[in-house]
Amino acid sequence: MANALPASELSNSLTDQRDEFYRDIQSQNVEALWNARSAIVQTEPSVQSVPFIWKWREMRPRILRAGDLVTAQEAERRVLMLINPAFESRTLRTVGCIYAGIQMVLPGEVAGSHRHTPSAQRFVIEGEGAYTTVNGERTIMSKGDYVTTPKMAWHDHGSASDKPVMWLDGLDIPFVNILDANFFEDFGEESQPVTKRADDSQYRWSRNLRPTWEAVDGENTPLLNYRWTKSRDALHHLREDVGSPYDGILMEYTNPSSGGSTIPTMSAFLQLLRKGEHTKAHRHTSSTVYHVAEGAGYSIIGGQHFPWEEGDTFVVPSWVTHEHASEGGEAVLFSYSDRPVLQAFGLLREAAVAQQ
Ligand code: GTQ
Repeated sequence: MANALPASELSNSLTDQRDEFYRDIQSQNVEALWNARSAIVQTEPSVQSVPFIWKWREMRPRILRAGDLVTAQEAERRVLMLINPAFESRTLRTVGCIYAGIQMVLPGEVAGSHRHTPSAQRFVIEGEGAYTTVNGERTIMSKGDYVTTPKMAWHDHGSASDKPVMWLDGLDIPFVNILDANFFEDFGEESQPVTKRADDSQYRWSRNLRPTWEAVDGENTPLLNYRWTKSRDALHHLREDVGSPYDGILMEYTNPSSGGSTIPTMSAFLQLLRKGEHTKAHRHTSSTVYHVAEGAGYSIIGGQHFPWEEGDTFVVPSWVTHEHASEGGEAVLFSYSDRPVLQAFGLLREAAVAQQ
């Protein structure tokens, strides 16, 4: 018919009408779901974080250099944050929704007292004789100690050592930020008063005896310092066990009042890879920060080979296949992950993967 539009113009006009419609709804802060399907309909998570390793031989001189340039007092916390290459630094994302940083205190320094809703945990990389005070209890931190700081606990760090003391900080800051639940307060003075005897919580919570008159906080561990010598000793005692095919002798730091994770949003682990051990490949939806406490070896993460040695920190993102191997003897890995969050909401998935 003479007045009918050719097919191409018909479809053009529909395209034009659709485009106009999309612009119109955009002006109302509305988007069409069918145009965003790829972001929603996923057969598997499209994980942003990438596997990465921060070598201690690169990090150590840089944190020492930071010590020449900035005092702990000026910085409040002298920390070099480990940022996943997939993210901007201000996201504070090391892997998934968790954060890691390398902190140093120099002899005589104090990192002032504050508190915040993100929870923290620390693993001492080098040195001894630094201390942290958490809600009135002071503990001396030595290499390999695992030290916890629950959310909203006042904490300050200092050092009576004659050498730098460095540790890995593990916090849930990105997760708390995504939930818009980050609160922070300054104590107002450099150091909070020490109101408890040294290592008070060791006596209350690490002897398999519970003070019956105390209310139990099932959420945060009441134990401040999980000492390296004791943790390492437990791993070594169990070395003849079969362990996990994927992780070797992997033990979880627990909250002695609940048996659960030390921090509600994060679990921490210590893991022995025996001489010649090469674990089976698997993957899971928890994201993990690993730190090499002792020995050397390598991990294959998403098909990439990452050799590691003492002091290195590396990450395994969600759903990325990984396997670990010791080399030249035994190795001990410290790690922490967001596993409790995934578990709490039924989102934890684990799968074995045929060896690559
Ligand atoms: O030691 O209080 O790495 O508040 C980041 C934020 C450490 C700390 C970090 C913190 C701390």
